[in-house]
Amino acid sequence: MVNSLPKAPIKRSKLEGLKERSQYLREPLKLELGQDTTHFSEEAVQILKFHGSYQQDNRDNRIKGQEKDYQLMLRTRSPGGFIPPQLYLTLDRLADTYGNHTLRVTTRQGFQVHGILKRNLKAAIAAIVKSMGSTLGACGDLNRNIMAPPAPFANRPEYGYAYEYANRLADLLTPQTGAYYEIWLDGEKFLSAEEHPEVKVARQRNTNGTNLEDPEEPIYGEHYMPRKFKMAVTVPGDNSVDLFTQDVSLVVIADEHQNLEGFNVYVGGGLGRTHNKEETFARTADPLGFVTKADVYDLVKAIVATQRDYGDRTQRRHARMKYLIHDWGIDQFRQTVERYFGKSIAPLRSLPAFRYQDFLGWHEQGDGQWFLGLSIDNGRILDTDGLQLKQALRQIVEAYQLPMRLTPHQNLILYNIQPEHKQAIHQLLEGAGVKPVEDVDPLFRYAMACPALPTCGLAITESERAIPSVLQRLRLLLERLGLGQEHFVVRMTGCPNGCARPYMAEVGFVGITPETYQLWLGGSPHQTRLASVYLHKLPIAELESTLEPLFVYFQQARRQDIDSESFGDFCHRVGHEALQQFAATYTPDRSQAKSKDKGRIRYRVNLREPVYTRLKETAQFQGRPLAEIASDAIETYLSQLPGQPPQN
Ligand code: SRM
Ligand code: SF4
Repeated sequence: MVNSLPKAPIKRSKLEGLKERSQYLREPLKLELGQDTTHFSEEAVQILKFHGSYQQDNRDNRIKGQEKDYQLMLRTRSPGGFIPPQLYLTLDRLADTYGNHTLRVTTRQGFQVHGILKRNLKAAIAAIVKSMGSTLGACGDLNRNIMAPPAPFANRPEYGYAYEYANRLADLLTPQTGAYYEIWLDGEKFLSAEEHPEVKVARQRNTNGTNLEDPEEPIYGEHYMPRKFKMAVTVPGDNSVDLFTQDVSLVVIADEHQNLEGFNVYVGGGLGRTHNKEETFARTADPLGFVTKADVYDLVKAIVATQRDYGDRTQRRHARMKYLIHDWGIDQFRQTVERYFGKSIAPLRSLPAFRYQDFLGWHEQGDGQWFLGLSIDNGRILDTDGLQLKQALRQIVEAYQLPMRLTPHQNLILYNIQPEHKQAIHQLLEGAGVKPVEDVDPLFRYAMACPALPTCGLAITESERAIPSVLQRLRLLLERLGLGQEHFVVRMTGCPNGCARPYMAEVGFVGITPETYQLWLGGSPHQTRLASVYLHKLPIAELESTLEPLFVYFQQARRQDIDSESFGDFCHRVGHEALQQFAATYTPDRSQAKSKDKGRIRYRVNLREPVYTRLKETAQFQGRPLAEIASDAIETYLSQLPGQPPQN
């Protein structure tokens, strides 16, 4: 029984005190929301996170000595990435009326709206809730958005189970405090869907201390979790949810008649780390065992209770469940979970290998209707000169009332499309400049970057704004080396927290100092193992010179006996030492250089100092020779001048 379980020592971090004093996530947020100020205090900011919002400032607009350009980011909690049409239209409107005119699909299947002023926050959250959405628990020390494969197959029951249980477990672990409705809706309660009756019963059932004596928050108590807690539910063979990176992952196990039997359970994944602090690290999940569907709620509660009661509440940097499992070992962790669970956990069922899937393009969904997965660069939905993505999506959702599923890779899937509407939707997207997936370069399709600057307060380097040029440069380099058909998974983050899961990529860039990234190599194309650091500091200007030898080595030594060994698998197989040795003795062969570059005569031109400095910075940032950029710039200028001499 719970009373006989040893408890963690009580010496808590500052945030534990804030949670305790918050009256179940009410204060000082409620008080400060009513005040006529541009921003919240640090204490209120911490409580606000539990409600799904972060206080940020536009870092592009920072001016020394002046108040920051404060604004709020809102994040939806959307299990399995489901967004009903009315919610999408509300978010689209909020982005324009209160936000920065963009929406952003996140790496956990949510939407973010950036740039909301404090005075508009209440109206924005209320509008989301009234449109069947929620932001409660999208951030903060509790269970975050639960992921599930985004494919809306109507004829594949395993996908239905994954989605259904992602929703049921999200309900089970939703905070029960009335604070959310009190603060944002003046006490009015809106629910997007009725909870499943099993969930209600499971929440109240106390097996061996999984519940606390706390009527307001029976599972969490007033201290909630020691740190964020992340879960996913998937189906055998489908790693669209990056299952090894989650605190808890469940894999649907069905019998031969496709009836749900239960779940394989994995625990202890997590990616956040801090540079130069070896005690922090990215970790992949360990197998815990199999649980029947009848017991799944109790097992999940037992895992939550173990982390709740034994997770580190003194040092936030060591507070994720992965550290508890690392420190204890999986066997001690399993034994403790079993004490809460009240029985032993069965061994894992055998499963096929996991593969990455993104479900983009057109697919018949299994009931005569279609779904369409759209590739969205870094999840950013916006309108620009050449691309009216935001406008097109609004028109489509409005006209056909289509629901969508956001994907764990910052893309989105429109579904329930009638066959007779396919053509019109295709044309609308084409007219708006949205490329069909077949025309998207796979380097871009499989890449992800976190938002970083200017909104993220923790960013050290650019990420979302830098990745397009990095991918373009990689593509050019591959083409130059005769590897134009190659692609691999590239992920970039502006700091080591790992929001775009770079440590699982084949090529991961992790911001370390301005314009400099750690280079991680050796992840798998299916995200089934961790990459490792190849280079601690790669100035982005040296991208080509660093990667060229590795690509050439890959070209020469990749395995031919297996179906096209990928770059990540190759790096993993040969190891960093071999890569480094090859790079150290590599001499570029420029005989293949384009003939127009050969024997080019170079002239001297004098430039004004500030122009030269800007040119040099641009060259460094783009990693291109200075002379090339100068020539391009002058050529563009001259071509626009009236009265040009005729060109040969
Ligand atoms: Fe994250 C903090 C954005 C997924 C690990 N993350 C942040 C904040 C809120 C910065 C902050 O604390 O002030 C970022 C807001 C940036 C902005 O301007 O919007 C931020 N994280 C994101 C998103 C939007 C990135 C994206 O490109 O989509 C993702 C939102 C997902 C969602 O809908 O819930 C996002 N963050 C992740 C993931 C990936 C995942 O969950 O699958 C990770 C790594 C996995 C993990 O948690 O281990 C991740 N974010 C972090 C961490 C490090 C946590 C740790 O254990 O050390 C922080 C910092 C923290 O918690 O102290 C962080
Ligand atoms: Fe910000 Fe770092 Fe997350 Fe990028 S990885 S969004 S820079 S916290």
